[in-house]
Amino acid sequence: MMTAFTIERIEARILDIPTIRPHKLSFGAIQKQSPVIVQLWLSNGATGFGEAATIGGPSWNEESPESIAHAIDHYLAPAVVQQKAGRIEHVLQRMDLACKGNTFAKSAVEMALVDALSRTLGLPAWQLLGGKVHESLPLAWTLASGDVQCDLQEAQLRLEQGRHRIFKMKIGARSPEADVAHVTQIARGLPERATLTVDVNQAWDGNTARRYLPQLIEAGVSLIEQPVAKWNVPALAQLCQELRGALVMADETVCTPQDAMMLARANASHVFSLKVAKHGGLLRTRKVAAVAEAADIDWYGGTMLETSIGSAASAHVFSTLGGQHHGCELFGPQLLVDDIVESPMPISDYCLQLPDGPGFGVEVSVQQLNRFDRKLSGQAPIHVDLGHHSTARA
Ligand code: MUC
Ligand code: MG
Repeated sequence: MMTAFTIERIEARILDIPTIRPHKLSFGAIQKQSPVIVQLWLSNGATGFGEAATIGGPSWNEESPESIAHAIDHYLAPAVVQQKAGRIEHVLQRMDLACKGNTFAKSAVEMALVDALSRTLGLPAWQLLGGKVHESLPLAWTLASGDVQCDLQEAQLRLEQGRHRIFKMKIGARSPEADVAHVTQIARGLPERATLTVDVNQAWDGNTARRYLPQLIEAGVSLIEQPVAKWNVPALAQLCQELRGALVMADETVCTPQDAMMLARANASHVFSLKVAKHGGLLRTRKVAAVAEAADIDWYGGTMLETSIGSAASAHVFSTLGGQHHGCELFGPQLLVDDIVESPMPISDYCLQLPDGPGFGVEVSVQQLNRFDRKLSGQAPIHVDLGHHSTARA
């Protein structure tokens, strides 16, 4: 009986995996990802893996690889070891009692638990999460080299390969005029069948967004992600009401189900970007998605640029979601120089083919974990290059 099993042991390790090219966001450039990989053992001997990835250390939000590993080792693991493994909600409650916030850390533990439980049952995780309704999801690629020619080459290659036709551009590091020029050049260089989106990662104030977003829409952008600061719900609501020809998507603003409810009440999003880490786990991702569906808000399968572990786990929960969606961006493994699983999820027909097989359906390579393990490689934790970035925007 599954209910008889308990959680026996939890281990967290930080990896450092270089990216294939610098990835430039509004707050800086990254040259590597430092995911925290969690392994959890059950008393029946089954094991599972989870992951929490941040972007640029604690630049994207408050959590960093080091804080995640610390929270797991010192607070979350002691709160859940010896607890009944099948009582996932109870495990989440124990973690909430032990530790406020720290949703990334909690999500990695819950992920490893769901993987181990699914493997115990010999089932794909999507069966524990409600059953899948999607076999595949359109897969976006992010253009963030900072260079128009390089971005265009990347996009054209991926179109030819049949891998991606949704392209997200990261803007907000340069002046809005430079961003509009960059996006316009890319839009002109790509065929009509490409869908273009932008992610401003909170960089603009309300007036800048009101002034420049219509120009991006005119250039061909159809989905606008987090144009203003996380707290700036009034500006999000106004943009939702005023912009014509594009949808407004919340990312950093929508973390908890309560955030989702607040945004729904304020009519401040057309779309939610869902991310397992910021919601605090797979079950809580489903709660945020339920608010979206009830409020007639669409969803998008977001990423924190996870390896194939976190990406596969996200794919499993996204595969179970009803409601209107805009595909996903689980391209993290492709941005990294190498993977840590035996074989990544397949991509064909511009879509991510959602995995089957026990657990998250990916097999972790211990050799690759050891190769990138920070403790074993002795790398320094430099997370983000602020060098190209100017806080004084024209
Ligand atoms: C974000 O804010 O959405 C997702 C894709 C990417 O390039 O960066 C992330 C983070
Ligand atoms: Mg975003």
